[in-house]
Amino acid sequence: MRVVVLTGAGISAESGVPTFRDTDGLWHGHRVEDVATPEAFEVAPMAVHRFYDARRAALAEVEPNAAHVALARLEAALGNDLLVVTQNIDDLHERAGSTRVLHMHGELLSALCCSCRSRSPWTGDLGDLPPCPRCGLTDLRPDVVWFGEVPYQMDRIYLALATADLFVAVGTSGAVYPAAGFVEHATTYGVRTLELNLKPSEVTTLFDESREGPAGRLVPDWVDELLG
Ligand code: BV8
Repeated sequence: MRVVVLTGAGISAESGVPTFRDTDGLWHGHRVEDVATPEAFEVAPMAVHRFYDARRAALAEVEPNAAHVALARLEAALGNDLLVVTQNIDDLHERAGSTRVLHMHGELLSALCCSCRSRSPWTGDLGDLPPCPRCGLTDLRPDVVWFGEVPYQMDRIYLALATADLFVAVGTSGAVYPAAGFVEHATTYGVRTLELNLKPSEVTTLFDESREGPAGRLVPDWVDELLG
């Protein structure tokens, strides 16, 4: 059974990582276009660094929850037949033991050099403009995909969706594309689709089945069911 699981901010909510569209459309208190666009980084790089430096520092305060742990357990059973595609830039899937994780929107714990395009593991701040470990220039940015930028590894994702037996979406509102379009893509290839979410998303009606509740309960129950 080949399974693709798409995760969003909802899977990390019970770990204490704020989701996005719960608070009157503001994003962690900021307008999205002010912190998560290449234009924002051009105009006000320090504000954007402060935003991501704060989220990177906050990672140390949170732990994976039962939903992350259940997906790591599923990987142990399915091996290469499982791929977790996450929109999240936190490292909670990996800290729970998952290795087959594709961060389509990037990672907080990685820095991208705008000059030599190299990537470096990063745990500290970028706001103090540290030099790139490879080329030495002070031209590092958060290794995340901003609005208007192309998500990472889209070819690999579309291939995995087209060849899956089951597509499952966990904790995502279906508000951001191309991720919100994956259920339609999978359906065109006859893949069975399941949504696990606290409440209906913007694309709930496109799923074969949708279950409502917290990921910390729904995901372990679903994994138990799948592994029988
Ligand atoms: C692109 C990284 C071209 C940075 C992020 C088509 C139509 C309309 C618009 C577009 C379109 N195509 C493109 C666009 C533009 C744009 C877009 O979608 N705009 C939206 C706002 C309309 N998309 C882009 O610009 C993308 N690039 O399209 O390039 C392209 C296209 C195809 C192929 C090649 C090229 C780039 C988008 C990426 C932007 N970067 N993140 C950072 O994190 O700072 S997006 C960011 O927001 C997240 O990564 C995530 O993707 C999104 C947030 O959504 P969710 O994760 O779903 O979180 P949310 O809070 O919204 O919802 C949480 C859900 O969980 C809720 O449903 C809630 O009920 C549930 N929940 C809460 N608690 C729990 C729970 N569920 C279970 N248990 C719980 N305890």
